[in-house]
Amino acid sequence: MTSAKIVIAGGFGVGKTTLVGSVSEITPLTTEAIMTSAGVGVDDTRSVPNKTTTTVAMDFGRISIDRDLILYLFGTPGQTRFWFMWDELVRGAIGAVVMVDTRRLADCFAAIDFFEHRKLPYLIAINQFDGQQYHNAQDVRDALAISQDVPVVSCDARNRESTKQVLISLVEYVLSMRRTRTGVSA
Ligand SMILES: Nc1nc2c(ncn2[C@@H]2O[C@H](COP(=O)(O)OP(=O)(O)OP(=O)(O)O)[C@@H](O)[C@H]2O)c(=O)[nH]1
Ligand SMILES: [Mg+2]
Repeated sequence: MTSAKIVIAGGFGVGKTTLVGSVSEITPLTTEAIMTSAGVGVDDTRSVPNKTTTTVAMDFGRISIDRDLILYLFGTPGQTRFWFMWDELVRGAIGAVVMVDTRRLADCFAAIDFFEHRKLPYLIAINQFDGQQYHNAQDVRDALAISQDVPVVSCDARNRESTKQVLISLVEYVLSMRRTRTGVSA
């Protein structure tokens, strides 16, 4: 039995807490705080008008991928004022999911920079909000100016099968990167 730590990152209100909640087999630990009028003009909720809370420390969940592999999920806070915690949250992680809302692509740039800088493997998960225009993976890859190797997948953060598939894609990617680095063929 192996366990591994995965980080779920991305900009404000992109669906990180929703993903951890949908895929976790334990009741996720969340640290949601009510968003008050003090956040007006600071927190941009135009794309997520029903959002009333925000993560202030982290989300934590667990999923067994199969009998041999358990993933521990750590969702980051999205707002830049909490980013001082990211260094602690990523310690020991094997990889990260960067969630993206294509209506607000720039919100994920900082997360991508963070993982590129620390050489932590990551994939891009496009969260398909209702009414969002469809963009194919290559267009998103070009817009984000990321390498061809980085997987770009789509998901519905509310759907367990969909989010589980994102995590499986990440684990496969991390394993393929490790094989390449150690020169062992697949
Ligand atoms: N339509 C739709 N709504 C979604 C989806 N994923 C999340 N939402 C909604 O979007 C809002 C934001 O979700 P959260 O999961 O709190 O986002 P977050 O990234 O954890 O936000 P912060 O922690 O504040 O950065 C919530 O109101 C969700 O109900 C989705 O796939 N489709
Ligand atoms: Mg959250």
